[in-house]
Amino acid sequence: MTVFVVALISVFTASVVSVPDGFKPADCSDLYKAGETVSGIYGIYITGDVPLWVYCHMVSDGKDEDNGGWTVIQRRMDGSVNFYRPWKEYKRGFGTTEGEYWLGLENMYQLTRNGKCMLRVDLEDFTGRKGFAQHSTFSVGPETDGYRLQVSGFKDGAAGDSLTIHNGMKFSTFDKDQDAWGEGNCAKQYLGGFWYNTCHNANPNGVYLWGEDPTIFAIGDGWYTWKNTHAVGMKSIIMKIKRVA
Ligand SMILES: [Ca+2]
Repeated sequence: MTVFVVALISVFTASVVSVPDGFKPADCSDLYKAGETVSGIYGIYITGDVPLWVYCHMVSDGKDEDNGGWTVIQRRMDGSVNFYRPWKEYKRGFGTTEGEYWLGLENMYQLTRNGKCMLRVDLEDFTGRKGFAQHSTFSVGPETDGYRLQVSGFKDGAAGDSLTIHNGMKFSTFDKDQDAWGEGNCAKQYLGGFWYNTCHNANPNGVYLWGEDPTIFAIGDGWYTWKNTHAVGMKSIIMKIKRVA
């Protein structure tokens, strides 16, 4: 507990000391460039003067040019938040910034509409295995077009590509079926909200399964290419984006 409190104070102090008055970072990469190297909760300014609180990943595995400055847009880590929610919740965002959350489709649209972004999905299962999947471009379109997903330029970090089949899809929830499955509702069938096709290879907003469980087909917070099965629910899934020059 003491260590946690000290860490929080140091994050807070670092923010106050090093960020000049009037500095309105548009995302975590602006904060990183300004010298913030500690992961944690920061305010970013997407539209206007009201900060949006997000979790910034300021360090990663230390091995490549993609470290630091990541804005977390989705995070599962302990099953504490219910992700089976209606359209309006997925639109505005939900959860807790220090824990599990969905940043919101409108925020994702605003974050990715100006300038190219890349996406990295960090994954960990309950056996301790870790990996990631990266895309060199990622954007979410406007609500008038169903918050359509655009991803391309896959790079494998031992997780496999479970996202490309979702490219070009509109977002769907149980109360807003915009998927490509004519006979049914993917969000209802697989208990999440996502850019479902007919239906999914990735279901990061599905049920937190606490491990591998094939009882009900493909409802878990899974990533098909992880182990070529829909039965594995991840311990941790983090979707994070970063603007690229
Ligand atoms: Ca449908």
